[in-house]
Amino acid sequence: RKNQGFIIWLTGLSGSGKSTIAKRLESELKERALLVEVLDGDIVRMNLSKGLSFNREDRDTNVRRVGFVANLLSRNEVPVIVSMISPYRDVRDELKRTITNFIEVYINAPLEVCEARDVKGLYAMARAGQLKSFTGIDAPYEAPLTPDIICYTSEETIQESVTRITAFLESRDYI
Ligand code: GGZ
Repeated sequence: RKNQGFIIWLTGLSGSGKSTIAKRLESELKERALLVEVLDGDIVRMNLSKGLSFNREDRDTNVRRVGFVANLLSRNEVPVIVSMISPYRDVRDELKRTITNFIEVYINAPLEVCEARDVKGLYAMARAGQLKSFTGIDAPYEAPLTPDIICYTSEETIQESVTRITAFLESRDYI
């Protein structure tokens, strides 16, 4: 099974820690001499998904596009780490059903914690009504019901979350 592609799909609220975990996991896999590609929502939205809005239809389009590209890479044995809010369960489940070696990781931090971090000040803007359809404020986040892994980033360190993911990959003989 080694040298097999896989997709680590990180889903969770803005500010839950997805991008940080993605970067740390990328370094750890590279240290093990593995190829890896990271697809991060805010970067994807500047190119592959440029012009898409944050309404449900466009978010679903965004998620499907990234799922498509992630599948192209992983089926050619390139491990992929995806970091996207991907708030809608239906489209995530669609990818889970249709893509092999798709590993759903729920980055679970309470909204209050994400909002208190507010790294980019987006929650404040959303609360002030200056940013519409913001996930967790006036747009939904549908938590995974049966994720493969859950990382409680308000209760554990980034390193603990990353180790939980690498342990899963080892246990399934992906790495
Ligand atoms: C949610 C938004 C929004 C709205 C801008 N809702 O935490 P960030 O800032 O750096 O990353 C978020 C990113 C979300 O893009 P995704 O492609 O991951 O979302 S989705 O999967 O739902 O398509 C956030 C920023 O864009 N951002 N406006 N209204 N996040």
